[in-house]
Amino acid sequence: MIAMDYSREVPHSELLLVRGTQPFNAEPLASALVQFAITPDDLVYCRNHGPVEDLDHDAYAMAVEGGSSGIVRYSMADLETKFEKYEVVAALQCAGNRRKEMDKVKKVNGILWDDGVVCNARWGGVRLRDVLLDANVELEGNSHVQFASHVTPCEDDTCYGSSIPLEKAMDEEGDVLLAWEMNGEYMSPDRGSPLRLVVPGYCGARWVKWIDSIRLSSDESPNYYQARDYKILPPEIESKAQAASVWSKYPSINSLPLNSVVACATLRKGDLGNTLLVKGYASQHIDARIVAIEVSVDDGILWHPAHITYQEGRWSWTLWEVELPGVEEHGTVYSRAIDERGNMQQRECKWNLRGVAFNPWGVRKW
Ligand SMILES: Nc1nc2c(c(=O)[nH]1)N[C@H]1C(S)=C(S)[C@@H](COP(=O)(O)O)O[C@H]1N2
Ligand SMILES: [Mo]
Repeated sequence: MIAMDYSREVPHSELLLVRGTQPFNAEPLASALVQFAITPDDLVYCRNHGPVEDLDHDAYAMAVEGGSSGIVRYSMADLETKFEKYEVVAALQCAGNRRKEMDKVKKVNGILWDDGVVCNARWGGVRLRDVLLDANVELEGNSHVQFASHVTPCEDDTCYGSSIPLEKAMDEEGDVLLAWEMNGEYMSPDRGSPLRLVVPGYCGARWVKWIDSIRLSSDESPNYYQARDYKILPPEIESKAQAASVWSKYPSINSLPLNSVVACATLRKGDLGNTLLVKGYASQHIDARIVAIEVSVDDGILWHPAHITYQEGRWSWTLWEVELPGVEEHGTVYSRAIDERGNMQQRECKWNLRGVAFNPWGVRKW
């Protein structure tokens, strides 16, 4: 554990439910989230492993290693003026979304997040690919791009770090960005200003905030958050002690599984019977577009199609809603998502010690 200084912590949105203050961790209600296709900044969850500071945009620099030109440094002005700017709409989701539900199955390790650690935003910046090419990085013999943020300390390692396959970074359709904008404005300190990595289709843990170093490697990042956390351990690993020796055997999570959540179920009573308005979100696995959402009020016997009310580009979340006539005064509604590859969200999901990637049917009582 590294001693951490929270004396420069910035003020945070007051619309969030606070799950911890040092580091600051907070999430909105899912019912508030689904009111917006593009999430406003003050409704975006905050997931931190250390303090959040307001860093000086003009003094900020990022270094790229691993090229014939040695270390190449880029100021924010370099990034903002030398490269073509891109915008991409992409959902950002923490691997711990819905952990609270998994904890009810059996105790897990981690912050008991409900179903609000997700958002959907328009990110603006430059393509990582363009910067790597500009820095003349050595593509031969390397298979991963490692990222780190040294500017603020964090709980479990000397810096926060992650990595992604080089293939994803270099893919013109991969849309990996070094971003300084969210929803058309300079990003807030909470989002990782001046610069954060945006990895569409990958879990939030890879989206390094306050990113200041990039290097190519033949290996994944050895950083704690890549190598020893954010992994789906098998159910027989039931304690931290058991987990300690096996982390390296299991793959890091890149993309989260197909998921859907019932954000609200509102009953309207009428002379001709009750109607239930059900709204929710769904998130895809990598880039497999969600083609249908179904809901059931009879424990999964009959499924009714919901309307998809929002999808944008290849990486956004999906919003959906449906009105169900003739329902009882109280009940339970389930949701399941189906993607273009024919994958369907299942009723159950295996327990894992870190409570990550939980994706059984969405559920809400009314
Ligand atoms: N430097 C740094 N980057 C980080 C983190 C962090 O603690 N430090 N948390 C990661 C995790 S686990 C998630 S889910 C997202 C959260 O981003 P947000 O706080 O903007 O919602 O940022 C990722 N990037
Ligand atoms: Mo996360």
